[in-house]
Amino acid sequence: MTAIRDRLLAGLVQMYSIMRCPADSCLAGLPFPQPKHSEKFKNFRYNMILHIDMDAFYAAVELRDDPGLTGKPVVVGGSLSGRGVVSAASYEARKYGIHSAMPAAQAVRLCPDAVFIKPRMQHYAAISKQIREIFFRFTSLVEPLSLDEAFLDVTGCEKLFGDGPSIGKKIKRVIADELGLVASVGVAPNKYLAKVASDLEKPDGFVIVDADQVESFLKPLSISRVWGVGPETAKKFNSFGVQTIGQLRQLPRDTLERAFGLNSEHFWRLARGLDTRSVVPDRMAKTVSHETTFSTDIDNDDALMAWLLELTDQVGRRLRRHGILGKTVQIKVRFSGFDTIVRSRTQAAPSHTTQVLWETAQDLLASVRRTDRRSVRLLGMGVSNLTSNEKKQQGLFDRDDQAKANRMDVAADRIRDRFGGAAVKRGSSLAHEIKYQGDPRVIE
Ligand code: DCP
Ligand code: MG
Repeated sequence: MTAIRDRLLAGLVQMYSIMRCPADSCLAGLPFPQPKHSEKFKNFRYNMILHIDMDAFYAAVELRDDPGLTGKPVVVGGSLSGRGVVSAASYEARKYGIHSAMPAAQAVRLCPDAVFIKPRMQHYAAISKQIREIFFRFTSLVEPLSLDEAFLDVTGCEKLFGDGPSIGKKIKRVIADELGLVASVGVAPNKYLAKVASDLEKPDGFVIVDADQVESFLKPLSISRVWGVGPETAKKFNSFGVQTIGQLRQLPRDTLERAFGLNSEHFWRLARGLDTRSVVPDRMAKTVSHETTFSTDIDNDDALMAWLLELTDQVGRRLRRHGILGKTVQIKVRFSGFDTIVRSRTQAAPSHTTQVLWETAQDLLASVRRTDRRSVRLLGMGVSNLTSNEKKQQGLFDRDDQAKANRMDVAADRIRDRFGGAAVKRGSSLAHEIKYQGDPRVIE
């Protein structure tokens, strides 16, 4: 415990100089909050919600997997003989007017050269899972709506990953880099606005709705962008001279009530961009994990241990922030030749204390290194077997030193929340940063 206290003190001593260093010279991979948008969100008056939707999902997967299809109009679902319906159309195919749910016969008429591909549902589901795992690196508050779309609540994540727009950009980049697919992203203070935003500039869209510009954002948009307004309701609005959301906003409330009865409140609120629904995860994230790919493979044990400690610290911090405890600790090691191994151990009690998780993680890595000395390309650390049951925490404090370790984590978290992710580092993390600063590419 004395060693940990010393490390913490060393981190605190470093704080002054770190606080003064410009963001881009700060420690690799731990982003400082970006000033542009965080100013607006920093006092947490607004939620930061992302809506992420993949572009032409099934078709994009097929195009990615078969480079021979590049530039061709690709249709997933249906057949050239005109049977069935279109599930997905690539943006190239959409130029001919082809879209999802269209009878294949019509699609063939519109574009006889279209390439029809049989859907591979299991494959899309597996990729959907990979996309979701990327989301979980940033927040556990993920509400999937379908295979290719989800809401993420990233409120309060800014000290760790940057503000909403920065997180949205990072997720877009990670999806492109790791999966070779394009996502459109909307960033806004609530779900409704985020969903409208993600759709607005598809494909490859990225739209931010600032909390103080909701009115000007919504004003010019078609009434059909309002949730619950289908073609029939749109016609009814048109009969009142309402084509845009701005015009809907002008409609007197009693007129709205007479015309739309119970739905009038819903339309009145959405016209003003009001939506209080929260992001509801359908299940708790199964694993909280972080991993790092090194730009140069590492074979030095101390350097690997230092990285592992840093990853463990990040995972511990995320667990604490979301009030989650984990019982199974796992590490992932990918060697130069892309061979990957995963080792895990289940602890006696669930924990979110960095020191406790670290003891198990370093043990796992040490046993891997005893038998395998190959250089390492990627290192990952994760915790699964998660629980949010606060009662389980009781067990943590049975041992006095664990209680202290936990208090130290809380103190360190508080400092980092105030001054940024890099403010407090453990001793060996600092050592490797000096050695490897700016070198490894960290995938957050
Ligand atoms: N899908 C389907 N049948 C539909 C609509 C969609 O099988 N009527 C499937 C295929 C889509 C996937 O769901 O690829 C995702 O649906 P989206 O509505 O998000 O459409 P896309 O992702 O294809 O296109 P985009 O989101 O770029 O408009
Ligand atoms: Mg989509």
